[in-house]
Amino acid sequence: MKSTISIIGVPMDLGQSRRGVDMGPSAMRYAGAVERLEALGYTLHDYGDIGITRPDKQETGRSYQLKNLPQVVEANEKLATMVDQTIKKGHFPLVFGGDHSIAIGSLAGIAKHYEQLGVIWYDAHGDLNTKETSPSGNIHGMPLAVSLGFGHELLTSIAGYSPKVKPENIVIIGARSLDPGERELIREKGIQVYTMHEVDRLGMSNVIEKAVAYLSPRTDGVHVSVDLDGLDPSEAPGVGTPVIGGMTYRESHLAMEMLAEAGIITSAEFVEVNPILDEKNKTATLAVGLMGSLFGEKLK
Ligand code: EXY
Ligand code: MN
Ligand code: MN
Ligand code: MN
Repeated sequence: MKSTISIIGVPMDLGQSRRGVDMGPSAMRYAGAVERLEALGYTLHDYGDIGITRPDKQETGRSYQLKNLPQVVEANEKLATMVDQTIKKGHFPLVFGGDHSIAIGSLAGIAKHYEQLGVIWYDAHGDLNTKETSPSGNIHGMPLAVSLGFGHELLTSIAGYSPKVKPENIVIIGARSLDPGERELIREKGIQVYTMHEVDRLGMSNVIEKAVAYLSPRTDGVHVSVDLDGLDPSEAPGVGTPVIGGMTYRESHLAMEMLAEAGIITSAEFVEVNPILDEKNKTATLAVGLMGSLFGEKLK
């Protein structure tokens, strides 16, 4: 792993309907993210938060097709540029959300640096909706589809190219809430998905071994996108779209530790931490613990 880590905060909640997830970057800094990684011997650059333009009136109702689209596009364009610059400097980009729509900008900034970028999507959801299949109009349910080149052109064309990733380079882990259109896309494109059923049957250790064995030979870099709602809400209550029956604290640490051991991860993001829905910053603290494992705490 690179020895310098660049943190970029994206205090945005416009890709979904619940306020508070814009405070995620602050909560993870407050929980000691910088100090935790510095203690492992990394040099940290905290670039602060990117500026988010708020709409005059935030769209939250169910009737909107794509809520707050211009502002989500603008934020992701900015993020893509920032991420691109940190990679050009030779740093490891570590992005703090914000809702999961920010993965559009992360991947847009990252993917141009790789021929075959792999993606591990740690999430209760597939985030594979388009305007046509979305039950909510929330863009945080769409970033993986957008990165595959499916969705509104203003989103797919961020950073001036599309697609960012190929379906065969993606592994989804922890899914337990998939909409019909998402299931269809998964089937049609042959995307690798380890649902909670597979996590239960195989155990997390086998799931990560298989994911690493699958991605290693076919990719030249792997982005891990950690949505805190991938964990069970009893352990990660501070998220906007909790789904019961998720991955445990221990399984999640094991996953991060095994990814650290495999040495394949080249960029990461932690998203959907909502301090307003949290219990004493429990979820942000958990996220920072997972960062420790991902960056090799166990190996030091
Ligand atoms: N599939 C649902 C939707 O598209 O509205 C819920 C998506 C939640 C997305 C979260 C962040 O991962
Ligand atoms: Mn997500
Ligand atoms: Mn999710
Ligand atoms: Mn650990």
